[in-house]
Amino acid sequence: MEKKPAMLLILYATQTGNALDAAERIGRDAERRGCAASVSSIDDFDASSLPHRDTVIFVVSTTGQGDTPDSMKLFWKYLLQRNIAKNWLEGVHYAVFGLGDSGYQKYNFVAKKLDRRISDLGATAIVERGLGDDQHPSGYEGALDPWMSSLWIMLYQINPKFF
Ligand code: FMN
Repeated sequence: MEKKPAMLLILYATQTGNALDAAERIGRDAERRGCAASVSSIDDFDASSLPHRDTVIFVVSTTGQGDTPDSMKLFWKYLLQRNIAKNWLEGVHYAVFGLGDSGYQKYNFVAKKLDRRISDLGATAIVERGLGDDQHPSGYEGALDPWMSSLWIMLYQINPKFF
C-alpha cells in the first residue's frame, strides 16, 4: 500500500484573500506545535490524489450567492462526479473551516456542502466544521481560534506522529 505523507496538507479556496490568510495562520500554528504543514491553493492540488493523503484541512470561503470561489470550481466538479466510489476517501482524515457572512441567506454554503460531500465519500472528520462569520465582532477569527484549539487536541489523539 502506498505510504501516506505525515504532513498536514492545508488547502484553501479564496475569492478575496481571507481564506488564504486563515490557511496560513493554521499552517503557522501547526508548525509552532511541531507539526509539518504545507499550504496550497486548491487549484494547485490534483483532486484525484486526495485518497493518498493522510490528513487534509480545507479552508474555504463562500462567494456570490452561495457559490464556490473560482479557484475551487474544478475541484468541486471532480468531487461531484457520479462514478466516484462511495468509499473513495476511506482512511483520509479531514477538517473544514468555512469563511462566510451570516447576513447572506446561503451562509457558509460552500463549507457545509464540501463537508457533507467529503464525509459521504468515506473520509473521517477530525473535528466538527468551523464557521467563520464576518458578522462576528472579531470577524472570522472569532471562530477560527477556538476551532484550531479543538483541531490540535483531536489531531493529536488521532495521530500523535504529526507532532
Ligand atoms: N458569505 C456567505 O456565507 N454566503 C454568501 O453567499 C456570500 N456571498 C458573498 C458575495 C460577495 C460578493 C462577497 C464580497 C462576500 C460574500 N460572502 C458570503 C462573505 C464572504 O464569504 C466573506 O467575506 C469571506 O471572509 C470572504 O473570504 P475570501 O476573502 O477568502 O473569499
